[in-house]
Amino acid sequence: MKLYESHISEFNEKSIKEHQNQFDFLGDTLDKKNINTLNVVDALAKFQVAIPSWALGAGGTRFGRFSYFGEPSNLTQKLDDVGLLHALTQTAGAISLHIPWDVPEDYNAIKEQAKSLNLKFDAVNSNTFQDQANAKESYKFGSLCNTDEAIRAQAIAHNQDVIKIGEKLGSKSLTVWLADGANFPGQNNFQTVLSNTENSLKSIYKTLPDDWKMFIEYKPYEPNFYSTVIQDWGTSFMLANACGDKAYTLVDLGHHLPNTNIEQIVSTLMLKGKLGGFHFNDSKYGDDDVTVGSVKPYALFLIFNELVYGMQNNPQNPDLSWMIDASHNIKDPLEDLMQSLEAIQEAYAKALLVDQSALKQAQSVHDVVACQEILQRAYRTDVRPLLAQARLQSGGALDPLALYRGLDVRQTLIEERGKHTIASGL
Ligand code: PSV
Ligand code: MN
Ligand code: MN
Repeated sequence: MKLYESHISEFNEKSIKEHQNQFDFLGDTLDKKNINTLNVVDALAKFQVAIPSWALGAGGTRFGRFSYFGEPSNLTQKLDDVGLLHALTQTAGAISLHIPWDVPEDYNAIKEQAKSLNLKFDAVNSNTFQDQANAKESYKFGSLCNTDEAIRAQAIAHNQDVIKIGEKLGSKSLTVWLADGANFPGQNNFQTVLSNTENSLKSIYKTLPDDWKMFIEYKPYEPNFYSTVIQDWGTSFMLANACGDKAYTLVDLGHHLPNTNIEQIVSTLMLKGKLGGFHFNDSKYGDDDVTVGSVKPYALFLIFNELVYGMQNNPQNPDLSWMIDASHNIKDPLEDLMQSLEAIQEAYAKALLVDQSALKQAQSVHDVVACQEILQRAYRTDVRPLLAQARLQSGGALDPLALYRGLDVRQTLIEERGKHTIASGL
């Protein structure tokens, strides 16, 4: 489905007056607090989040999968979907591919398509958590950590192939997430599997192009339920340090045990210059991968508060790769992604409103109440007119979800692609 500029401008015209009133009112309020509204809007317009190719179809659980229909069944259609999201929101200017699910058949055509949709290729993801058809070795008992050298070699070679695919597309980073671990005590020797993983990662790192980064993701459990080799940020940080300057930790919001202080992890990693990438999602219990901001929006704001602080004060930390990693079983995936993008931008905008110098002052005199008030004052501000303004300025829709529904995009996709499509991937 093609979205024309006229679709967006005609839609925006209907509510432009109301938006302008809301934006001006908020601008006046922020002005009185010495906040430069235009700077905030500018920062929001620049903030781009990569969409994972595997989130474009309705996800499933191990109990079942309910199609949302009209889902993309190849890479071209996946790019089209991200293009739609980007045209509507002007926030989704990149896609993150998963190999082997997304190997392009025609690289030039895919690159041309991405260019025409104004999309970049963000991190490429390897997959050693499933056995691929015709694979010689099995990952049933681990990949990069395996005690069998031939299995490790196959997993290393796969990651190196993924880098080569990414290079052809103009991607600049590799994300490694490993399912490796054990289901039962005694199954693995902890030291052996950790050492094997470190050595395997070093072999992959050796072939990383100079201008690339390697992101090492951690996760406490699932699919292994007794231990995971890269279980936490400390393990990832240690492995990234062992590999070298181009290796970083990737924080996935769902990859923590309940009540973990993620904002503190973010802050520590940025101080040490080792936070490379971010996977946004939300959760109530574990790696639930539900819509960003749907369960714990205040926690997301606190995380963004540290990210903003880090971006302003930690030049030792590189620019971050922002990605969504969510998957949904019962919503239209594109609507869900729009909700996630909105929640991310909202938390970012609120964090930008935090009066950092007042906070520093209150901290220095141990005025705990004032510290909390400063954070909550920013959090309680309704920043949605700023988000809408950023979209408007960049050619996006004032209300992307309303326009998506108004145009009945999903119905058009179903007509174009058929009802019983299955997105490749998870
Ligand atoms: C599995 O937990 C996972 O959600 C990881 O977060 C990866 O980033 C993603 O799958 C894709 O491999
Ligand atoms: Mn992830
Ligand atoms: Mn996950």
